[in-house]
Amino acid sequence: MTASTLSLDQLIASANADFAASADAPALENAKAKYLGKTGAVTELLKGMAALTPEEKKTRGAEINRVKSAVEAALNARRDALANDALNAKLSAESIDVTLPGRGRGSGGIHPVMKTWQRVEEIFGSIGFDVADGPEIEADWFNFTALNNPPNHPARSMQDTFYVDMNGTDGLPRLLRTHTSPMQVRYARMHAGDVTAKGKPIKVIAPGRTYRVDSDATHSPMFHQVEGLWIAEDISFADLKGVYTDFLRRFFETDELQVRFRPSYFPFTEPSAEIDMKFESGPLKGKWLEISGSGQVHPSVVKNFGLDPEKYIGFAFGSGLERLTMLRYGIGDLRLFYEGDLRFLKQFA
Ligand code: 2NL
Repeated sequence: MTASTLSLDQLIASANADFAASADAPALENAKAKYLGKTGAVTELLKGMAALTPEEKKTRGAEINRVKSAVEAALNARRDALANDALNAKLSAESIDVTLPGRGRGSGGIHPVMKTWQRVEEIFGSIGFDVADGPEIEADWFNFTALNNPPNHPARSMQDTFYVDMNGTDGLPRLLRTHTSPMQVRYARMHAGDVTAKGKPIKVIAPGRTYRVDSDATHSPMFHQVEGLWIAEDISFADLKGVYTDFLRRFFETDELQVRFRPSYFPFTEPSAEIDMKFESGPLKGKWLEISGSGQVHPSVVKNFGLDPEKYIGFAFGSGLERLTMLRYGIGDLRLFYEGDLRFLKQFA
């Protein structure tokens, strides 16, 4: 081995040692400059070739190229090793404990007002009431006119009702229904033929969202109502009292409950009555509580169903689902229903 070959091998060994001693990527790039940079050892060797004869250049060139390849190979090997180390360090730092219990997905629950909605459908369903569902954006005619509301009734004002920027087929602005009665009007008109042809009564409840311009501790601009309607040739207040008392006893799961009617006024019923109830046991014992509006459906409204008011008669009622829910669970503030606070909602899950 010639002296010059030895020094070239020493140069490779020295580069290997420097690369091995580089603990990270920046240190390795510095070490690389020492050999392959502008003034690096390998670069200097190449510069030295200028003075050689063509014959010498051939052998010397081959030797230097061998050195250059060896240094570059050593550099790349060290680069790969460092990258691999960095990856392993990252992976072990981010390692997860697969023995930890999973977080699960949470089971969710039915909102208390929706639970009331479901119970109401179940109870009335069991005594033969159909359930009707329909538009929350209504035409004026279905929400007011058909229900005997005079044109200047205050409920029709912008202070009381949300109007929508779109006219209905009656040419009047559409509105967010203020009660679910319009759905009962739709249902009655759809089934009037079955009443007259088959003697099949209109017997339906309409639960759903309703809207009024109102917002305080006891009023929400959106609230839920269930209305009931039973029309045939011979339906009386006695039927209303029986049906509604049965409903309340099943809803509150007690027979120790009394019901009374108090005279009242609604444009769509005549006569009209407030329904009050009183528990005879439990935390609310002894106090009369208003629970629903009701009445005998007004002859003009029966006519708007497409039925002859001389022949068909019956009752209607309207109750608030929030009110029923508050009494059932002993909830004191209506706003709790709309805050989405899980500490409240979880109690009903
Ligand atoms: C209230 C009043 C009531 C009705 C709703 C009704 C529906 C039709 C025809 C006639 Cl389609 N009446 N619904 C009747 C009386 C009272 O609710 O303030 N409820 C909380």
